[in-house]
Amino acid sequence: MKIELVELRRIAIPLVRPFRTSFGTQTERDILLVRVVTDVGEGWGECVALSDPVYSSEYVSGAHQVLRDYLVPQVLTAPLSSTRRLAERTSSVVGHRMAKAALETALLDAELRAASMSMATYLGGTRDRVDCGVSVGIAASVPALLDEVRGYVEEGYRRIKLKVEPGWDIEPVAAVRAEFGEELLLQVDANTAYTAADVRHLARFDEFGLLLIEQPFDEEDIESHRVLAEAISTPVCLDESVVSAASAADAIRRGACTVVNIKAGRVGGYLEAARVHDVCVALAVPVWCGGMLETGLGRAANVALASLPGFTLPGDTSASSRYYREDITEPFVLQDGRLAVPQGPGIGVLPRMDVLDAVTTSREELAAR
Ligand code: OSB
Ligand code: MG
Repeated sequence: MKIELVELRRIAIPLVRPFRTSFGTQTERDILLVRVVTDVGEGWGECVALSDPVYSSEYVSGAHQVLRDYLVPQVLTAPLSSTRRLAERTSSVVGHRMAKAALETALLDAELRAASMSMATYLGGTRDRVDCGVSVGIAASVPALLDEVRGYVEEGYRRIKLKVEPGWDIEPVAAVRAEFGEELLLQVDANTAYTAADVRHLARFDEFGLLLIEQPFDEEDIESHRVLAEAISTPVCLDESVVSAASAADAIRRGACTVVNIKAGRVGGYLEAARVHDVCVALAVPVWCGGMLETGLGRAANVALASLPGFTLPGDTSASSRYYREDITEPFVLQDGRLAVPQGPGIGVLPRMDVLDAVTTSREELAAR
C-alpha cells in the first residue's frame, strides 16, 4: 500500500445532552478524523482523544500534532505492505496510542475496502448484531437520573451504566435499583475517582447486584484494584489501566480484575484490541466494548469489534441518537436493544460529506513528496 495523502480534519459536534463524569463535563466533542488516500483506495479513522487530558494523558490537539509531525510522515516516506506493519513503522514514537489507533483504523479501512472484506470478518467477528448498553452521566438530582434512565430503558437498552464519584454513588445506584428492579443489568464506572481508603465504602455496592464496578482507582494502581477485588463480591473491571494486551494479562494474573472494558483507541488500535480480546478469552475473562462518545465512523469499528465471541457483556455501543442530533454517517439505530454489525467492506460506513463539511472546523492535507 502506497500512502499518497493523509487528511487531518477536525470537527465540532454538540452532544444531545451534557455528559458529566468524575473527570468533567463534555457538552460538545472536538474530534480529529483521519482520511488516508492510498494507491488501493481511501479509508477513514476517528481519533477518540477528548479535548483535554482528563480521561487519559492524550488530548485531541496533542494527537493532532503527533500525527502531523511524527506518525503521518513515517507512513508517507515508504509504502507499507499491510496495516499490520504500521506498529513497527511507528515504534519510535512512545505512547500516543489514540493517535496511532486513528491512523491504523484509516489504513485498515482502506486495505479492507480494497479486499472487499468487512472489519468484523477481518477481526474474527461471529455475530451480526451486538447487545447495547448506555453510559449515563452524573445527573443534577436522583429524580433527573431516574427520568434519564427510564428513557433509555424504554428505548430498549439492555444494560445501564451509571457514572459515579464520591458523593454520587450509593444513593443513585440504590434509587435506580429500587425503581427498575432486580432484572435490570446495572453497572457503575468511577473513572479513577476513589482511593484505596474507599475500599469499605465501595463494598456497599455489593448489595445491589451490579454486573461490575469499572476503574475505581488510578490508572497505574493495579494493587488497589486487587485489594478491592478480594474485599467485594461485585466483579472489578478495568478501563483506563488496560493499555495493551500485556497490561490486560498482567492485571488479570495479579487478580486486579475479572472483567475488561476494551477500547481500541486506548490500546493503540483494533489489531491490539483483538489481542486484548484473545488474552482475555484465554484467561476466561469476559470483555465488553467501551466507547468514547464516537461518531458513526468510530462506532462502526467498535460494533465490528464487539462482534467477536469474547464480547459477552453489552457494550457502551449506543445508538447515534444517544450522542448526536445528526451523526456524520447514516445513523446507528437501536433494534431490540442491539445494533447491526456493518457488513460492507472496511468499517462499512462513510461520512455524509454535506453533514461532515458543515461541522468541520479545520482541515489539512499531508502528501508524500
Ligand atoms: O470511562 O467509559 C468511560 C466516555 C468518554 C470517556 C470515558 C468513558 C466514556 C463513557 C461513555 O463512559 C461511553 C460511550 O457511550 O461512548
Ligand atoms: Mg470507563
